[in-house]
Amino acid sequence: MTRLHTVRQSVPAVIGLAVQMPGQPDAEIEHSLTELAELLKTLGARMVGSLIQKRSGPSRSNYFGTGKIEEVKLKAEELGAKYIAVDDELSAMQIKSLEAGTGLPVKDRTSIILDIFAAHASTREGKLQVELAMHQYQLPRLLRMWTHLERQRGGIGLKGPGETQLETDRRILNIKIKKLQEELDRVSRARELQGRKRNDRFAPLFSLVGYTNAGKSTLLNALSGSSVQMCNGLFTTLDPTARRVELPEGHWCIVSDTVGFIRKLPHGLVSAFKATLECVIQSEVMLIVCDVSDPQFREHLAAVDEVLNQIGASDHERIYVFNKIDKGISVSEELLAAAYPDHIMISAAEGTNVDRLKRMIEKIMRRNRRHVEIYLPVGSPYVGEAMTIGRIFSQEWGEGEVKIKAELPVSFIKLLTDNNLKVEPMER
Ligand SMILES: Nc1nc2c(ncn2[C@@H]2O[C@H](COP(=O)(O)OP(=O)(O)OP(=O)(O)O)[C@@H](O)[C@H]2O)c(=O)[nH]1
Ligand SMILES: [Mg+2]
Repeated sequence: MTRLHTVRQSVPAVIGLAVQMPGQPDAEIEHSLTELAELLKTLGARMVGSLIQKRSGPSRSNYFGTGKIEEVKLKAEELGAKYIAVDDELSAMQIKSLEAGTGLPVKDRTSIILDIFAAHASTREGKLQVELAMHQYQLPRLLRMWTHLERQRGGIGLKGPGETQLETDRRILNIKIKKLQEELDRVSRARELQGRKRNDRFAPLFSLVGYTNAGKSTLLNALSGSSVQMCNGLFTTLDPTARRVELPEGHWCIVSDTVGFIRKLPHGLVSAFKATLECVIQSEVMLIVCDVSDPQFREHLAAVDEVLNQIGASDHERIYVFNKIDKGISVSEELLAAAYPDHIMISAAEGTNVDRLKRMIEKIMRRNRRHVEIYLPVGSPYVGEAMTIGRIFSQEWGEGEVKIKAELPVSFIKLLTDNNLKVEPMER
């Protein structure tokens, strides 16, 4: 008889720690710990308990006060925790003394996020970005890591004259970082060039931006009728995905999905992901997707703003797309309308108001486009480009010249006039 064995994978139990600073509401700290539990779940671990200490700030040497560390140790033993997760970014010293005090490995929020990114990165560029951010995270923490590096090194990276072990390690890591940066630049440039080749230099681009799990990929699928991976976990999408979206009045545009943001997103990750976030800056308008059924949505929007500041997109035009209204909204719509005049309420999962959003996009596109008659030499590369990106009303092929009546992006019209090509307002 054949027996089927169910192999139960052991899910490591973890204790979460957070410091609550004066004036910080209980709800905020609890939500942040719930989010830490979600992050751990995405990594395949389970947060079985948590401890919060009220302090003016994390202790520089131990994170928690020494007395409280004893409590952490007892609780970890009681709950069978395999490691400790701290809801902040820690220094090498804090990690070392927490590990010594509790006898358990310690991971901070940054390294947990980095691990998730590492597990989800699928393209060469994504992998390089994560690797770069991980090395940048390690650099100031080398004190703790050097024995590990020593083992890895083998024959290379010989100590320079008068260098301490730490200096040697730092030098090696700095060289690796520089190499990764160079390679990343190369890969990102190649992607950009490929994009250009696809003739979408002037294609109308809209970007989906927002907190992780807000429903960006679900919305991209609803808009384009395609199937981008979506999942109820954090950071499902790491690599920029773009889809063509057909609009009700005959226009089309490209909508790009981007990596989700989160509170305390490691700074190194934001800078490493700058190239893939370029599409946000290049887009006509950012569609800020927000799960408005989540009572924490304002904090999520604040975290999104923070990242947008870091990538220099804070002044970019935006529409707030309040998603998941099928789950109910946590504030009144009047309040939302007052605070966010350019907004729309949708359910990406159920398709509610997705057509309205398309019409909003089309309205913006019309604003940035003109009806013109252009005269191009036959064989000019601009003919093909105009056909691809414009809404064409008519074309007349004459001797050596083609006259096209079309609706074209202002940026494309400028390119034509800069090249002394004839452009006239369209007679209707
Ligand atoms: N009830 C409800 N669930 C939704 C809606 N939109 C998305 N979801 C769910 O929310 C979860 C996250 O959706 P995704 O589209 O993967 O979110 P995302 O913003 O792309 O997330 P990341 O790529 O991880 O940043 C999935 O389980 C979706 O099914 C909605 O309108 N209503
Ligand atoms: Mg996604």
